[in-house]
Amino acid sequence: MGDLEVTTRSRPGRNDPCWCGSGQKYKKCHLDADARGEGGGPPPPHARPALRPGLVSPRRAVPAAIPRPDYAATGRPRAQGKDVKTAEELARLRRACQAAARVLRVTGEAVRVGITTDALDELAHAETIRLGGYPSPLNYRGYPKSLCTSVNEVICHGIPDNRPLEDGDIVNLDVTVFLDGMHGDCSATFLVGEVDPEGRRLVEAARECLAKGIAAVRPGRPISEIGKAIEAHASKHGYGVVRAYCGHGIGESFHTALQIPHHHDPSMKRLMEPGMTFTVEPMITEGSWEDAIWNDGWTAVTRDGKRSAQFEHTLAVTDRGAEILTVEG
Ligand code: EYL
Ligand code: CO
Repeated sequence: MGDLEVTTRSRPGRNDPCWCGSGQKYKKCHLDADARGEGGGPPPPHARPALRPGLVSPRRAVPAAIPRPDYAATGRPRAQGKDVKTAEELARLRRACQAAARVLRVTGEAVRVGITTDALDELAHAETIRLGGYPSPLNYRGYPKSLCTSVNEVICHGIPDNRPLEDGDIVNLDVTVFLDGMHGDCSATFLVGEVDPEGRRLVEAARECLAKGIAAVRPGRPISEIGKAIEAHASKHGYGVVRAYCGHGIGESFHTALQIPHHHDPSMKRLMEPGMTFTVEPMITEGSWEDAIWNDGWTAVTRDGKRSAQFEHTLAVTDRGAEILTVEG
């Protein structure tokens, strides 16, 4: 492990800024959560020590023969792409999405107690390349890995590292593949070993929230209907819906200007049109929907340290509803 870059930080003083980068004092933020992990008295039911940044392995290479998106060298995306696709563009997007679905399944099948998230990244990276694709997250806005691995209170954009998955964890794997000039994006949350009933209930509700969002897709309806359906279902379970991260238009670019909020935002009045392609990827929380970002600049976590679960598909709006593109061919 001599080639691993150290990103772990020591514990701050009570009045120092929290290590998670929330901007709050340590005593107001993660002090209690950290203390729970250090045997300071009897832990409350289901208490988990707060997740900490681990060691990140060196950047993985992509063979020169694999076609790359515009940001692969610079980290800065340029092309924007249209929100409504032609039949030819849709055919190419379908192939990228099918590859992403396959990479997600293969990587998800490797989830077990003791595997590191870095080993999952290695698997996703290798399978993407085997299919002739480029792993879209790699160097997108400088992101260091080919996969996002979001454990427990991590909402999204968790960076694969040397932490072995533990019995009772939940982990979201987020896969995006660039193939045939298009990006296909999907994610799912997996159970590690024996997960407590509350955790399983959260994961199932997140799966249902994605289904409700997809069922709300219909040409002629405002985009706000998607988030309205998702939030209604989450609220019924007493769960939160993260607001900081939205679904997004997708195709030749990983993200277009099109935004798909997962909570009910009545200002999203644009109407869905046949041929529009976007992701729906609600992040559902056990507690508050409020987020914070670790001082690694990437990892989004719940402010209250409670768990978050997410499922994601890339969709095309059809004449009657939605076609789910991220399914295996
Ligand atoms: C890279 C860029 C901040 C991903 C997705 C990786 C992460 C944090 C800046 C969206 C946006 C994956 O998979 C995604 N959506 O479903 N940025 C992403 N990055 C990154
Ligand atoms: Co994604």
